[in-house]
Amino acid sequence: MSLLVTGGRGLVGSAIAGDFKPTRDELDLMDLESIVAYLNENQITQIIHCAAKVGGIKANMDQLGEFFYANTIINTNVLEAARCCSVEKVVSFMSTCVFPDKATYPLSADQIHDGEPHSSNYAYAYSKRMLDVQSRAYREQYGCNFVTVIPCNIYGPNDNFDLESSHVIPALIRKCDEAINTHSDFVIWGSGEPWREFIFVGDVAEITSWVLNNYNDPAPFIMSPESEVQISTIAQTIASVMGFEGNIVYDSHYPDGQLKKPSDNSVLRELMPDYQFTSIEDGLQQSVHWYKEHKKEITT
Ligand code: GFB
Repeated sequence: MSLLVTGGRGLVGSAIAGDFKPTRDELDLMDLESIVAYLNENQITQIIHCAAKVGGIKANMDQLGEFFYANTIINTNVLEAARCCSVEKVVSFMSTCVFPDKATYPLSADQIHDGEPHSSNYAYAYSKRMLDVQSRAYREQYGCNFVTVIPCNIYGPNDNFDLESSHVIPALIRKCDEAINTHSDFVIWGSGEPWREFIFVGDVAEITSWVLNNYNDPAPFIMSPESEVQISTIAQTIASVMGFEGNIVYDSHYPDGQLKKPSDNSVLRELMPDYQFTSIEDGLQQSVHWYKEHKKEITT
């Protein structure tokens, strides 16, 4: 077996073991022929497809077209190349933002095409939904064993801490640190009222490895713990972990995005009944530690 992990330098890809984890310079996923050549040259038999143009709520809203184009091309190319090279198994990453904004909760895998995604990230969401469509279509026409997973909001070491493009947890860790150092307010975007499910990247890596070796169903596999957390609670927990005692303020000039996106993890619970998720407190401790260890390279 020879496993390729695309996006192997990113938050998720860097947590997943693989035989091949090429950089963008080593493998251009925007170019189909390059991927075909790479898969043949390295005799790749399995792919965990993590690579994507990703970002938080602001990056998604500012770059709707870029997010749609880049992710649609990358995803379409990876699955087409895998088909052409008879790759035995592909696990592709979607995200809980693929669900319709107006939906019945908890969000279940059979709902993903039942309506428009939230306006803050509809372009990315539609590009991700096509991984489900292409994987099912290739299974039906060609017999490809291509599956998809739907993680909730992922966080952890090696995250993106750029304040313009990052997701909420790394952004708040960095902003809290800067508030401590400059004796200023800890500013949270939006109202703090939205709810999110968060999964630690170490758990994503373990569960994805299990999916690669055990899950062969066309239905997307939802990867999330049972707990939803309010953004205001995340802010307070980060402040507590980092020892911030100043003012936490909410800037309503920024959007809240989806109010909530609770997902149905019953299939995971049925197939992995004993799985223990990393607690948000433990995950935040590890993320803060990683940030402090790498602060110099992050902030210069
Ligand atoms: O993590 P986040 O950017 O993405 O925002 P989404 C989550 C919530 O945190 C929103 C609030 O309600 C934000 O307003 N928030 C508060 C902040 N302060 C901050 C901050 O300083 N930075 C950021 N980024 N958020 C993403 C999608 O939506 O979910 C992605 O855009 C992907 O495509 C990801 O699907 C899983 O959870 O709103």
